[in-house]
Amino acid sequence: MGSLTSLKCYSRGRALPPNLVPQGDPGCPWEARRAARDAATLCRPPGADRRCRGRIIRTALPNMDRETRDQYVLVIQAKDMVGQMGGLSGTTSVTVTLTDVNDNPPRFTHKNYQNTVLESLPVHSVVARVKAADADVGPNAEMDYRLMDGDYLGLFNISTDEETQEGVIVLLKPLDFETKSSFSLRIEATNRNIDSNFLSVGPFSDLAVVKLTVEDVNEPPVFSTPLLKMVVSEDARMGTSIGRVSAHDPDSTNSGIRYSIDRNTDLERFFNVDALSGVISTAKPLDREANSVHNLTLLAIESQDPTQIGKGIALITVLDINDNAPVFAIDYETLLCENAMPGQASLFSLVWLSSAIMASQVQPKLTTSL
Ligand SMILES: [Ca+2]
Ligand SMILES: [Ca+2]
Ligand SMILES: [Ca+2]
Ligand SMILES: [Ca+2]
Repeated sequence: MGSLTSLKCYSRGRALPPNLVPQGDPGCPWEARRAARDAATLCRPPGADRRCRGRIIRTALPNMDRETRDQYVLVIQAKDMVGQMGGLSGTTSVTVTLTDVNDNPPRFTHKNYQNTVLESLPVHSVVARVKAADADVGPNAEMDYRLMDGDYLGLFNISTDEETQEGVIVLLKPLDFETKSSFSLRIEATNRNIDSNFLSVGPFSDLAVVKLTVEDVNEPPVFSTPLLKMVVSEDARMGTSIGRVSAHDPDSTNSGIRYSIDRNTDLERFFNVDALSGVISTAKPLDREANSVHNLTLLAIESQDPTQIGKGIALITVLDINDNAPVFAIDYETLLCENAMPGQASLFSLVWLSSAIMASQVQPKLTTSL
């Protein structure tokens, strides 16, 4: 039995490439030259090279198909004495492995795929996976997927899983059941490496539709303005209305809403909010010098389901009034001559007005008198 030799050739009767020339007996003195010569003349008729004839194995049938059978084990027998009776013989086996060509287009196993997702699905989540079958292997089964239509909102993207060659549809923006509850995404799969020799068995692409059904989720109320800025004078009386917040239930049930203030953000309870109207009012006297800005968290709670709570911010700025007289930081002593003339400078120490404590932002006019 001779050594096992591997011969690779293209399927469907195409010529062998030079690097796949069958390996012959290294003892043959013509082998090196023959290998170089045969690399370019593999289709030479049998017998053209009389010294090493019979060493080339050729396909006997056209249209070999790797997808039907990808390997052949040939047993080769050699006889001396030109095969006459009494001669000796030896055998060897040759394994012929067919390499692949891209002669099979991708085809979706179903024309329609169905999937259901919650509207609360996080962005970047996988929405669906689809795969076009391809009887080829390796680069000849590699696939590119495209979203053809059905995504006018730009919510989805499809890309290829390089390991499985599946089309992976990913969510790019949040879903909203109340805006759109179903999608029909038309997907195209195309072979990445198309061989122009096999265009006639194409097209090397296929279409399928992925139907996505979006399921409703009970969502918390949403404030119409998530950050509302308000101002109030620090001399505002108790019960003075400052402004109004508003929230709504985004669900189709449109549940009623009650408002409240997160008391952790208003520990001293300076403010109240009307549970039904959302009007914010003062609950006790304010002092700008003590607290010039109040950052309140407002809660909007669904009446039917108190676990559904929306949050908003009210930023309340307290406006100043002149309610603080200037106060000097220290007491100043001055000496005055008893014979001082009117208008004569009388202070032995300078009084720096800037040393007065200005508690109020309102700039008072300072005067001195004796
Ligand atoms: Ca193939
Ligand atoms: Ca293919
Ligand atoms: Ca909803
Ligand atoms: Ca809701």
